[in-house]
Amino acid sequence: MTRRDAIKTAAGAASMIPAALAADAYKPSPANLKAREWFQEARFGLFIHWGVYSVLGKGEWVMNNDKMTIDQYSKLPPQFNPVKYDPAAWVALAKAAGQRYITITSKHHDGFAMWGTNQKQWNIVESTPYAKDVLKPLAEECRKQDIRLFFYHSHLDWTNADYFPRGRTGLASGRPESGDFNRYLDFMDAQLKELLTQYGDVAGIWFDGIWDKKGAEWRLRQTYDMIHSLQPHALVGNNHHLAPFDGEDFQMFEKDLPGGNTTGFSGESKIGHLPLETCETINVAWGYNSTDKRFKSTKNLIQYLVKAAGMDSNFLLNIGPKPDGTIQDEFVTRLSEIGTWLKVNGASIYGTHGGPITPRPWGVTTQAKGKVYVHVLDWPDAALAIPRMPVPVKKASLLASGKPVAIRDIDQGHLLSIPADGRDPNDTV
Ligand code: FHN
Repeated sequence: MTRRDAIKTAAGAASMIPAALAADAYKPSPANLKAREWFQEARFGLFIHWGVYSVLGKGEWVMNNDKMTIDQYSKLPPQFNPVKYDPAAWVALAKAAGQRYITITSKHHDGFAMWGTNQKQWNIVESTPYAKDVLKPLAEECRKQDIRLFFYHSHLDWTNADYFPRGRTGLASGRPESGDFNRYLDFMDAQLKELLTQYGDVAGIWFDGIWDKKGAEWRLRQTYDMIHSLQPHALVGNNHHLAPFDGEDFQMFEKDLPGGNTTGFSGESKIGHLPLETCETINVAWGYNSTDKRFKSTKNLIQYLVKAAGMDSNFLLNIGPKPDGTIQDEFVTRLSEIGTWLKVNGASIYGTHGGPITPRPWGVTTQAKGKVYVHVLDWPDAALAIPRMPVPVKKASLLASGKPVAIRDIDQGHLLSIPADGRDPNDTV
């Protein structure tokens, strides 16, 4: 059974839950199931972490890391004036990279709203000299350029007094030792409702931050049900690093392939039966960090995308724009180079699922429409033995050139010969 079948079965199983329980169990709508299919076929998205923290160029956790009070942090919005912000160029960059969707921070842990929210003046329209919503023109450009738009939305909030009791972070903010957590959740739902009723089609909400207050009553299903009632197709994901909760439509991993835990972020998460996505940075920082020069190579990033696809997962690759609204060259160059590779090899990524051979030291496989794509990422020799395919292999060829590849059945499977002149240092498909 492929993951796709498992996903269908899981959704079908949900419909078999006895009526008595059905009221509680989340049943994705047909529109949502269709959106999940689209999501899986999209395979590659652009993550954007952008906020007033970019003024300092020290990443998105600067308020917490530098133990800033709200008063000290409030000096940043008056300096945030992204006059060079060009949403058409941002969306065009994502398209050139071969990305099919964008996930942008509407609100990060500093609670600062990047749209003209009516709930609080702590927002880009009322608290910065720029005085304009940046999400609305981005949503319009996405519609024009056929890119879907997700909002990253932080549950964690370092500036809202009603985020009380406090969690593990944001403890130097100077908030009073009192507050009404349910009033905070009502505030959060009201802001989400603005995003889901005033910005056209929203492809989904990418939650983050409940790990700050484990065990708190986050009323997740109430919020998820509100989202699905406003936009049934909207895909809900929550970066809690646990197995998926009821009401979620996709499962994300951070700085690890699904099921991995090299960074310690994904400690308790198990791969569930939902569409998968893994997210990663180009350097190490999510938000703009002027000193972080640890840029991954284009080859490394292409191979991350390929390995994710080999595990039936999407790849969400991040940029942290500057406070003036521009994107640093190191990001633009790499995104463009990935796009060039995908122009030739995209058929082995878009619309595929994990292949019949699970990831191996030499590479991964993907599959679509009766074809298996063998991604040779690291194999020095001309001959490569692979396990037997589930159906007889009619022929083999290089995706990029169409040139035939000799394939010979052997007892253990097949012997592929990879012509030296057909090799692609990023990935020979
Ligand atoms: O704390 C956030 C961090 O700032 C960033 O948004 C990442 C992106 O996945 N998520 C959290 C860290 O796990």
